[in-house]
Amino acid sequence: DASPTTNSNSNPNARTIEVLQAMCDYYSRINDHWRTMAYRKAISTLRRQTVRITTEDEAYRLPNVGRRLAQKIEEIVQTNRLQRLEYAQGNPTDQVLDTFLKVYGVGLSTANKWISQGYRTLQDLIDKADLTTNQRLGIEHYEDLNTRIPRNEVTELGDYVKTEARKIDSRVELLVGGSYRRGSESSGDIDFIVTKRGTSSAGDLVPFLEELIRVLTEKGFLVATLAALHSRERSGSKWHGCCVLPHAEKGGGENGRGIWRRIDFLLVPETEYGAALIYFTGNDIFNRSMRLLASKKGMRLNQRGLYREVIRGRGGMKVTEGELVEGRDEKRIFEILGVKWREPTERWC
Ligand code: DCP
Ligand code: MG
Ligand code: MN
Repeated sequence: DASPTTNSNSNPNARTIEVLQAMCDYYSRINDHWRTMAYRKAISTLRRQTVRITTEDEAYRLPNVGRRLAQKIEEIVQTNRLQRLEYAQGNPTDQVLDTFLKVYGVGLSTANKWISQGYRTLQDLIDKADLTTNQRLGIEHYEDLNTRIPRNEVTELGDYVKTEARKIDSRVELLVGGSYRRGSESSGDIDFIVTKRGTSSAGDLVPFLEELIRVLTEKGFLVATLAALHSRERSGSKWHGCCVLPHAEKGGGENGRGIWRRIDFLLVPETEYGAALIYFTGNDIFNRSMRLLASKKGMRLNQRGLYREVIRGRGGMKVTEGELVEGRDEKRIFEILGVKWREPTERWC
């Protein structure tokens, strides 16, 4: 995650953050959740510092920085590198694992399976492995799909989609959530939240999205489907795929043109819009803390709403799903939970 104010030149701990982030990305890829979390929290703390942190003790005094991480911070400052990271990057098996884990949609079990089957390069996979359609796509567009999208391009892609959407149904509202809504200077993908006044079920928006997908595909904007819409599933009201910014007819920058980008659409009825906004704005750690807070107050928060405690019968069986307290209004959910409103740009943890 890049912070909203990421300006590598002005942050006194920029280099330390950069190295810790690489270590964090590595732990995230090998599914070491505990270390990933520890690094993310420490990075977030470092981002907020206005002075350069140079020693283990200084680092250790900061919130969310343990002794081991504090030692690593000192190591980075003194040597400009981190041995543990170089070890990870230099270990041949780790390198292959790293490469495979960066194929879109591939997790640890698939990556390890490929390694045990003797594959060592992306070309090996293309030539010899038994691949799903999505895996093949992830390999063929490996570079593109591992490149972050600059904020101005997300804006441009977003405007393109909104223009086409308006022609289909001007009352449908589209908002780009995720890291973009948090103000990030770059995003891993484009997360569209789609809603419309008067809807009470995501299914009400399915015909609109089907038409939008059709039009955008016809125009050459959408180039691949990774997860299609399933109109029957109540919760399956999402579409995942890839898009490409078309060449500008007149003027405009050429930035990012031709690069495949990941794009997600999420259909949300008006009645669930507030809860969905919170969920799809994130970040994931912020979401987790909001859900925890809700449960401490005898409530339950998910992407559809804030509910009063689930009533459990004998043997922990769910008797009811809980009573809906609030779903449509983002600010009301904060109020009911008794937390001070936080702008999307302040939701980094
Ligand atoms: N989300 C979550 N928990 C997950 C995955 C997602 O709470 N395990 C929520 C929070 C995210 C939002 O969904 O902000 C969108 O998911 P993305 O994976 O697109 O993440 P971001 O948009 O935050 O980051 P990126 O720039 O990498 O896309
Ligand atoms: Mg995203
Ligand atoms: Mn996404």
